[in-house]
Amino acid sequence: MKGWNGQLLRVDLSKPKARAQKYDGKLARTFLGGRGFAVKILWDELRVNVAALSPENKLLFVAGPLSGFLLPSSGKLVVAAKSPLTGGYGDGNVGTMLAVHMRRAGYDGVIIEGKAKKPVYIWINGGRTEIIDAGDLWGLGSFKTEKEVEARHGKPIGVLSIGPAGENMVKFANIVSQQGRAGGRAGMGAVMGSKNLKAVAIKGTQEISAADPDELKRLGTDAHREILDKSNYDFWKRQGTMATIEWSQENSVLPTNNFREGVFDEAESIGGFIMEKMKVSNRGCPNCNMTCGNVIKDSTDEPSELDYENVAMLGSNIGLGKLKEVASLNRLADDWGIDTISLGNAIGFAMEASERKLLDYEIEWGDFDRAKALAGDIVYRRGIGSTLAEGTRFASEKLGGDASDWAMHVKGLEMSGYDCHVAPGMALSYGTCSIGAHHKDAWIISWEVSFGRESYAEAKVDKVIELQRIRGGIFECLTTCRLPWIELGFELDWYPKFLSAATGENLTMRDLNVIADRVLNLARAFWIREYQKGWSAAADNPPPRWFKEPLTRGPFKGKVLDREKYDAMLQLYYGKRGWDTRGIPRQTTLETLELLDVAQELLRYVKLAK
Ligand code: PTT
Ligand code: SF4
Repeated sequence: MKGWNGQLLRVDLSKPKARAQKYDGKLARTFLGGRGFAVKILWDELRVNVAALSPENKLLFVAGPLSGFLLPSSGKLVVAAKSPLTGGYGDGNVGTMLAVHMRRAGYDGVIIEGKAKKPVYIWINGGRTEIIDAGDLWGLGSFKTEKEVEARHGKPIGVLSIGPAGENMVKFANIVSQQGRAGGRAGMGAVMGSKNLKAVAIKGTQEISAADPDELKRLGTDAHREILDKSNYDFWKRQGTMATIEWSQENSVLPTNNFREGVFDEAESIGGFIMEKMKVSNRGCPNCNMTCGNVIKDSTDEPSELDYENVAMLGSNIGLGKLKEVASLNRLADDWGIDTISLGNAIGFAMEASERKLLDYEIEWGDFDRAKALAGDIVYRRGIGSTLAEGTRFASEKLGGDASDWAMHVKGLEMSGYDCHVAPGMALSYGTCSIGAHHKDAWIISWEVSFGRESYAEAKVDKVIELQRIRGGIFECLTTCRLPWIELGFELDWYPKFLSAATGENLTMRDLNVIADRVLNLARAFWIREYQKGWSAAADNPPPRWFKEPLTRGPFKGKVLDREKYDAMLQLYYGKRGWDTRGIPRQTTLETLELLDVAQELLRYVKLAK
């Protein structure tokens, strides 16, 4: 096999032992890599209804066939497991040197099983794997942990680690690298903590073998040059994803006060232009020439790397309008290893509950000191923080009354940063994303704004499916960054060429779309096998707030989502996907995607329509 290493590393922390395992070309050709491999392995290997924080869950780090080559933005990998937050399939995408080193050590993925008796970290040095005591690292933030592991083994290496949020199994703890890259929103850090695993470090030095190394090198050089020549390259380098703050405000989708509104009075003071004036450096992922991590000094003069989601969720969504304070919360979140999106939701939810006098805890919109204290309480599971650490779905159920109307999640995963009172396409995207409410699979919002906000047209359903194939499918399986394509218009037809030179496989965009559909259907089968009779189309609904509570401000004042029209869109989506009215894949759909065995397994839990 070329391009793919054809080998995974399996580390059993209970035994403890590690062994390399070959896989065949069929897996590579049918599931490609990254998310594709992750879904397939979790489907095949996890016991049904396994407790997500038990030793039986598996934590996967998986790269795609382009990862690590000198191709644009190719230093990423997928972290995946059954999610403790949602109970379904969970993953995230991290830009990290570990992706490059893992591939150069000869592995396309690492599968972590079992649970260590006491805290450990895994050190993979080429073909040799050691499981090392991490008693002295336990309790440290992710920043110090990474530095300490680097000091022990020497740079250059790749490190992924958890902070105290993962150790304390906060259900939306994530996994951090390079002091500002983080992935695994759906609680992958908690799964790592449940295994007593503090960090994974890899050093790999061998060449990744390509089918046509000269052609790959030529393509890589041309592609990097083409990115530099793109018309909006300079502006992107100045602001990265932070420009989206002003865009969201202009278009009334900036999440404000727990997604009550889409405009924020202080948007300008947390936006891309003010950030530019405060910027001290740029960071980024490996192999990227459009690095987008904008670093500013926070309110304690420490560096903090900002992205749109971090600032929207820890800024406008909690009513906080000072960028340095937002940056402080963001830096703490990275060090603690907790997802900024869910954290912003949890704090916003608590602020709203406090305003409604439903909590024995006072916290007002925009109160930085109390927000910081509450974030610490969540990470260390103190008082009300302990409830919020279980996620807003759980917290709203505990609070009772109508709290579930304004707990902003889908399937238990908190909403990422776009208000959807007047964005039915984006609401459908959140509703049907493979991991819960995330913009990862189909960021339709910018297209939707130009197409017509209030329309529920079939074209929106088609666009969601198209984007799910490209973003949630192709990019998550290749594990390269999607931002060159989205933000700079780097053409998609580069990717089949990269794949051909790397692997020797001549896959067309059509072939890649079929793989994307296979992966999405298998992820859906995973959810249904877990939820079984508890599964219904209601799982694909956005939160009631957007249907019931009109915006009170901005250009769309008075507007809400239309329930009947949303339901009709959802059914249209199901029909186009080959699913029945419950959102369950039909037997013929699974068979067409070469998932016959999946259909047979699913039949044990639910009835399948033909
Ligand atoms: C992603 C989600 C996002 S999406 C952001 S900002 W964004 C938040 N980042 C967090 C962070 O930072 N620290 C933290 N403690 N929690 C955070 N949670 C949030 O996580 C990220 C970039 C960005 S910045 C985006 S859109 C793109 N995402 C990609 C993706 O998903 N796939 C892909 N093939 N390419 C992508 N490119 C872009 O990568 P999750 P990163 Mg991320 C600090 O983790 O779980 O996937 O959720 O990985 O290396 O930080 O790059 O405005
Ligand atoms: Fe990483 Fe940003 Fe480059 Fe994508 S564009 S690879 S997120 S630095």
